[in-house]
Amino acid sequence: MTDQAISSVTARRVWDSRGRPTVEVEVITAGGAMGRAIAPAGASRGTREAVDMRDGGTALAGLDVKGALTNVATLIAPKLAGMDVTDQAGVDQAILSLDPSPMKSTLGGNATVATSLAVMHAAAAAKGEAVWQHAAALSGQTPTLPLPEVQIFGGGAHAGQRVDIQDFMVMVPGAGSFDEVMEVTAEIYRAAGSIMQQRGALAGVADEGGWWPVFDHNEQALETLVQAIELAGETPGERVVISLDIAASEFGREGRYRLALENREMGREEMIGLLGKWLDTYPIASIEDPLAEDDTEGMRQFTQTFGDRVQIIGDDYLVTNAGILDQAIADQCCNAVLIKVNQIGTVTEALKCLRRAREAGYGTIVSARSGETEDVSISHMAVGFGAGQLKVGSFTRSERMAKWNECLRIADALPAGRYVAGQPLSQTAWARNWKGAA
Ligand code: 2PG
Ligand code: MG
Repeated sequence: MTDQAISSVTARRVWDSRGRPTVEVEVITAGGAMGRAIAPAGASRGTREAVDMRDGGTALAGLDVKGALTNVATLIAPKLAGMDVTDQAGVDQAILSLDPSPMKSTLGGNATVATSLAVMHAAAAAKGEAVWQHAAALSGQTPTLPLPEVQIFGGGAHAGQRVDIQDFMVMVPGAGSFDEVMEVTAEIYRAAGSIMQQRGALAGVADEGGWWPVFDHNEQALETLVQAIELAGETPGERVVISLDIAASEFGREGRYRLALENREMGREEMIGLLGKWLDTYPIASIEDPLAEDDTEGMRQFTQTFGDRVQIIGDDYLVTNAGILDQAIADQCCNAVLIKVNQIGTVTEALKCLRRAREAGYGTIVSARSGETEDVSISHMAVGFGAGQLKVGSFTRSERMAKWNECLRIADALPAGRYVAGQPLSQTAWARNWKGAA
């Protein structure tokens, strides 16, 4: 057995940011290198994404993960024993051979993703490298710091459907460094809080740490976000732009969209018209899941109409699945893809989707889930995969800040010049809603 051979794979139950059970896996090599990773969990999930194995029943609201832990111990661990930990593709293939189901329902996506990520960490440790360095070796990309997308107001499934739209975020493509992005974002977050307080509308935070959305209608959140950007001393559309995750699958089906907050039901065309009005009125440079996952026609129309001026991200629509992305490329839907490793279940499959996106000229955004932990794998993947953008949630709560702070550490370790202000947006034809774009 060489030093890089996997000698043990063990799983334990740990707890996520919503206080729900989740799967942590530790991988140890014969040489004593160790890697550890924790499965995150979504709330607004695509219907075609990998499924977590949950035990059901009444305890812990049916969300316990004992079955997934057993699968790691009895199925995955013996299969991976002796394999070269640096052979991520080989390891992931071995995991897939145990679970050929389309949505990882045999082993559980929570079991597969925690194992696959732990292998990536253990391989880096075995090579004496940082995880982002090893991730760059896997992807063949030049490690680059990502442009953050940071949530200021939560909504949708992350805020008890208090408003219909899920994420009201900012990006700072005009900043000169990652550190500067953090500083500008901190000021905007604070300004948004003080505006809510003045209005008597400060009511805590949503699942990802964004301010709780006490608004009379959805657009009021956008108006308030613009005010917050201004109160922070910025001109909206210059250094700072707005990014939205509509998460339309949460309130749209079969071409009909219902905004509960406004008691308004719309057809596809009206929904596209409403979003178009927002794109005309606010400096929105990026919009995610503008139409529902079952609305290919709507997504095509939206992309055709607005795809040359704004980044259109498929999340629930694409579920980090290279096959589904291929279909979307053929359908001319979206121009960017959200990369969530647990949507597909293994590092290798996520990387495949990211590569496919890059080949097609689509943008790539590595993303956290709404249920997160101290695990910082995605910071390393965003850098090592050269994804260009990173979405983590807000600017509070340590499961979010851990990821931003890890990027600051990586920034110090990277050679100078690996953060190019606004590059992910300005190098593309889309996102012309940002004044700084070429
Ligand atoms: C999303 C994510 C993160 P969830 O929709 O992009 O904001 O949410 O993890 O609940 O799917
Ligand atoms: Mg989303």
